[in-house]
Amino acid sequence: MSSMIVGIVGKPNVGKSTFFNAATDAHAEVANYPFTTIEANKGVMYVRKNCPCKDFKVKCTPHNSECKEGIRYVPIEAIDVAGLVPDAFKGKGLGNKFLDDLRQAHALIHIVDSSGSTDAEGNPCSAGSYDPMNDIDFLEKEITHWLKEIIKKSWENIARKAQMEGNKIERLLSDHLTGLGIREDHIHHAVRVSNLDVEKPQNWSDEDLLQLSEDIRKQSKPIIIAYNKIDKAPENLIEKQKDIKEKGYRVIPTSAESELALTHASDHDFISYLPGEKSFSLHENTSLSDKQKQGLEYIQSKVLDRFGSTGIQQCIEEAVSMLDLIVVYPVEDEHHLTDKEGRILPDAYFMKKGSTAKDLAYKVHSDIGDHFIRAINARTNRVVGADYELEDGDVISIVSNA
Ligand SMILES: Nc1nc2c(ncn2[C@@H]2O[C@H](COP(=O)(O)OP(=O)(O)O)[C@@H](O)[C@H]2O)c(=O)[nH]1
Ligand SMILES: [Mg+2]
Repeated sequence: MSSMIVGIVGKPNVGKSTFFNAATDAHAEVANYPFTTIEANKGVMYVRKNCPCKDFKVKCTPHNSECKEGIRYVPIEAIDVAGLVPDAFKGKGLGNKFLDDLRQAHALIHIVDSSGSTDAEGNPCSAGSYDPMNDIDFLEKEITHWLKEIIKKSWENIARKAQMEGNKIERLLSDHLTGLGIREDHIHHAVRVSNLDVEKPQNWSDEDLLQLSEDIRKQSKPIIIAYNKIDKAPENLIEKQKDIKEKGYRVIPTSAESELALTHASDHDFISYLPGEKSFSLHENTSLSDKQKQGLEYIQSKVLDRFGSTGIQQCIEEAVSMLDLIVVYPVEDEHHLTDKEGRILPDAYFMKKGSTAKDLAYKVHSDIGDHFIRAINARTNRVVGADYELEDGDVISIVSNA
């Protein structure tokens, strides 16, 4: 995978744009995005990792990421997905822009209004009068049905092909769905879970295809729920959240508006605050008005004290952890931990858990992958082979005759 993309989804007015702005505004910009173009609705979010500079007791000079006090901020891409159009609720299908954004996403953060003050179509309603659970079921069903329709449209062809050519159904399906960011291993796993007979796809019923679509969706677009607007959520929020968890969802309470306020206050030097933390400190002698101070106190007591954080950073990191990724640091010189230009621990790469030293070589450059000789694990100073399974936080130097 080239870059990780997390989509921020939900009906109108739940706080998608607020979440997006809060999540992507939080840090000074990194000069070298691993992403070529940043479109209007795309931004960069960061995942926190312990930087190896701490263990090696060196001062690093990051290139594709950032390091603050021993914490490495590794960038991922975010898309503020176009809101679900109200017509989607009436069964007219999903909007084109929505689908186009969705295709690109590897994981989704579904923003839900926990205060129950937006109705099914995203119009304001009195707090608590709408059950947010409806939104959770709705979005999942909508994506599942979308997938099923795509499979269904060509199903006769695919099933016939599988039978006539003795071709594997998983391969044929994955060829069909590759444009949607769906891989053969997603389908392979989904077919297992759905308990379908791969030898007889021509016998798969409509219901089977729906079940399969749901499992493919879970594999290829895992969802985490940002239970948003907790600053004005009802008293029984914690129980509500438990109900959602019991249904098998991952859910994190969030207050996007609070995070945005805190990052702005921090940008203006009114407070010291790092995303994900449970408190902030007010700077002396600032020009904050009483009203602004009260606003910050409100956030401290209603959000940070009650929930331990605004939840935004936790949400980002949980979304990435659903994808089973580790972070690895390739270097040229395993003694100085430098690249060709002498930068120390320059790059942090996301890799799928289970990736090998050779996979990393290919990620650095295809020539280096093709001409891989061996690798050196800088933490142990040991030579490792092509099949060495990378661990989170590994610092690896690759030797090749490229
Ligand atoms: N109380 C509260 N309001 C929020 C929060 N996040 C967003 N909002 C408000 O909800 C409204 C819709 O937010 P917006 O981000 O535009 O929603 P979108 O349509 O989903 O992109 C705005 O008035 C926001 O200020 C939150 O965490 N708490
Ligand atoms: Mg918006």
